[in-house]
Amino acid sequence: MLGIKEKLKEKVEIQREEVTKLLKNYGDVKIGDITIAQVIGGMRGLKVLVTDISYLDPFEGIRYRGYTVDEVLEKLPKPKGAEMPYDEAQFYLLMTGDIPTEEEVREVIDIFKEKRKVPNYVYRVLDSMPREARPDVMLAVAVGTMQQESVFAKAYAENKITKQNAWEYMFEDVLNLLPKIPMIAAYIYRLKYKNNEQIPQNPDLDFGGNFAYMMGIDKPYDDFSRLYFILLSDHESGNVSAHTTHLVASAWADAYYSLAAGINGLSGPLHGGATQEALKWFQELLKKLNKIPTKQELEQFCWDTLNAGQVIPGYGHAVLRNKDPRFETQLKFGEQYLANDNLFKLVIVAYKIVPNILKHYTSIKNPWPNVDNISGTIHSHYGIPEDFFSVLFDISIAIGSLSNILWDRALEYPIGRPRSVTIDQLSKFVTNKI
Ligand code: HAX
Repeated sequence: MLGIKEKLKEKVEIQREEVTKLLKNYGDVKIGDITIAQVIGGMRGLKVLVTDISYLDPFEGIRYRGYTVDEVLEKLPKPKGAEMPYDEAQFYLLMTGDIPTEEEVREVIDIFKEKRKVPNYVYRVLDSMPREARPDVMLAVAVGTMQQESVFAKAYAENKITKQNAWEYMFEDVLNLLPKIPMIAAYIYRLKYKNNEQIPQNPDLDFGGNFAYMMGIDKPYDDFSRLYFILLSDHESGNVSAHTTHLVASAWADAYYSLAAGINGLSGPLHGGATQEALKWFQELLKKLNKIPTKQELEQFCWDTLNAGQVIPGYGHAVLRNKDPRFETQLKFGEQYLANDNLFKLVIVAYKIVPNILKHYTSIKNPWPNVDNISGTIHSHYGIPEDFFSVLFDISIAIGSLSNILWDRALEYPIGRPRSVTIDQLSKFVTNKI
């Protein structure tokens, strides 16, 4: 048996006992109240999901299995000569909760390499899609097309699946699917934007390194890919894409159906699309002034946006109430490699000015730049067009979402099914209270 599976088996037993104990002894303990504002307001702030993969502390930022961004970047094994860790190591951490040894990560790298070959029919489907199709739609189609490969779905059809063993079939699907995602993404990129001049994979390279290689982008883009896929891999399970993947899987859909749904969930401008919006805002500003703005010019541009009734993209967060460590980490990367890029210079100037305006003139709860504020600037520095940004985000979320649904099956979580109320019923709650 694979080392990672053996470790998972041990941990699954322990966590199952813990969940059973909680349900049996403390199932009735209340952990919160629900207000009308939360019901109408997208369930914001309601603690109604459970995951151990990552936790978003409103003040400290994200912790992956308890480790901060800095700890993860320092502790996870790295490829020789690289500054950023293996994405395979992040996968190991999210799946098992442990920082892998060199040997443990080597096993995952080897399995991923063995499983990353994409079936030819997927390329035929992609080739036949209109070139105007959005690249994230193409990725979702490719993942859906491979559903017929699902070991989980096949075992279910053969009546082999039980609540206890379901996770083992899910594990096989996760190992088969995840390594193919960056391969398909790079193929879509070259198909759409590089005249379909494909670059074959490099069998010596890891998940992030091989992705950069197949994209045809030189160093240090390999390290940026590794970093970006780690930073965006998970942000609790309540964001739209993670939540969608989890919900679809809760009805025992396999990993292919579930991830394809999550990819669609990421596409909206308030979620994955915000990277694109933030870049556009900076580009418009630069185009308008044709230089790095003074403080007054930048303030005026902010006012123009706010007075037009729009939000300033790339600032604020629904949960975080402090600086986003994922922004800060990318800022450090930019300071090292993008110092002469005008858009990057603008990101830094805006960092010093925009939060003050938002803080004083809006009711924003967190005026600091979020992760999407800077990612687009770095992607575009490496020549990547805006409509491909969400595919990069999709590769990242695949790591966390697939880890989440593996654990959903391991801990035998049931189908998700919250109740709804009518507006009339809500009004009656109020009348009855008065
Ligand atoms: N510019 C101007 N006003 C803003 C603002 C911004 N960037 N962010 C929030 N506000 C305003 C809100 O519109 C709201 O105004 P009203 O009271 O008049 O309705 C007020 O400040 C309070 O909002 P909030 O409670 O601080 O924030 P929300 O939880 O409602 O929304 C959002 C969080 C991220 C959606 C919001 O900050 C926003 O729209 N930001 C810009 C878009 C963006 O950067 N999105 C990416 C977020 C990161 C992410 O999840 N990526 O996947």
